[in-house]
Amino acid sequence: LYPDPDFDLNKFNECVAERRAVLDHQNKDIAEALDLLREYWSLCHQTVTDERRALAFARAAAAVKCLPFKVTNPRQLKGIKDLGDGHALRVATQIVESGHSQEVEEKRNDKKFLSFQIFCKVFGVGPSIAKKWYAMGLRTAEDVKKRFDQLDVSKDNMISYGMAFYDDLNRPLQLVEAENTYKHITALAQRILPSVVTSMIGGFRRGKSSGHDLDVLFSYPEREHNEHGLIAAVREELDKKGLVVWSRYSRADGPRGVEIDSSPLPAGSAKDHLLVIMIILKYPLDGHFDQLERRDFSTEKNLGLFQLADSARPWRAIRVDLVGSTTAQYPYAQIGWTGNKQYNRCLRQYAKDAFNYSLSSTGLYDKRQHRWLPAQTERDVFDHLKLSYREPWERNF
Ligand code: TTP
Ligand code: MN
Ligand code: MN
Ligand code: MN
Repeated sequence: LYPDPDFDLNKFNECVAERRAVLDHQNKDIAEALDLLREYWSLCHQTVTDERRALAFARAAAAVKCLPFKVTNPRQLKGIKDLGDGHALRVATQIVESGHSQEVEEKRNDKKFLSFQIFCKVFGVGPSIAKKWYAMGLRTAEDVKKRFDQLDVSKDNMISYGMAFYDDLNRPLQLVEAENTYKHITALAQRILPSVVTSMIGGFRRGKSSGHDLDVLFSYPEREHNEHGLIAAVREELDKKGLVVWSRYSRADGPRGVEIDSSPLPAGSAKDHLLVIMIILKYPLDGHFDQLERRDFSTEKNLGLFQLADSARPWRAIRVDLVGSTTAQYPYAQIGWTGNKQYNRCLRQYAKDAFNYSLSSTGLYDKRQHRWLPAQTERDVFDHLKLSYREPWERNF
């Protein structure tokens, strides 16, 4: 039945966290169809059942990406736990049999879905705002722009910037742009704290050649970071060079109630290892940060936000996430912020089901013994979970 004689369905079903999925997997058509339905239900959901549907399609798509062979016969899909025996299996079967699924094409071209996709591509906008905009009769990004001043989000700083720089922020960030920015930020951080350890995380670490943002993780000993407030200091340095368009502090793995726009760290919150700083940064169109830094940005200051976005400028806006972690948290932050999201879901569920552990980007907590499990490397984390190590590029669920 399977072209790969070593493929063992029972083993495949037994432990989802043991699977691997590379970007260049063998079942792109099926995965694309299932991912579209996932996106449809996660953007357009009305009920809790719809949200569960989105998760079920995410699991089904991940399973297909993990198959070590190209599915050529629908019987090869039978019995795969995460495909179930209903909706997802039906769609996958249609794709294998005819390369086409009527349902997927209808959803792909669904007018409401298309508007929701456009709205959710605005930085700061999710399904609930998209729903409101749609109900108000808005359909396109142009509609939003025209009526932006009347929208109740027009005072939301993040969404205003998201709208103004809509085109820039939706143009994929290329690996070379990400690398240049990463090098620039790392050099800055090392000047502030020479012992800092940094890594490029997120999609680029998983091997993607483009992405929607650059994710940078910083690690420092707890004592030193308390002295320096490192990622806040890095943000300050970038700002002094005139490179920051917008930024916001936000908690990782916690409530979002502490967001502060473009302001210094609140007094007393020295523990910025819990923090993420979301930034919109200027990326020099000629690739030379140093020349951009020397420029006088005073004329930009006199332009309105939308005017600035429309004007000819020697830079494009890009999204950067700075994530802070202490040395003790570092491997956990690496895993959590490398993702992808579905891989994280699966690891966390497995940790809970198999050991009653709670896994997050800040650590692994044993709820029976009431203790945190120490780790120095990502491999230690996999060892704690009694899982084979998976390279970042094998985590593309
Ligand atoms: P993202 O930057 O949102 O996604 P990505 O880097 O995987 O993909 P893209 O190329 O589109 O940028 O997040 C990076 C990883 O961090 C993501 O794979 C999972 C994790 N993550 C969380 O754990 N919690 C969060 O709130 C977010 C936003 C991401
Ligand atoms: Mn990313
Ligand atoms: Mn990110
Ligand atoms: Mn010091």
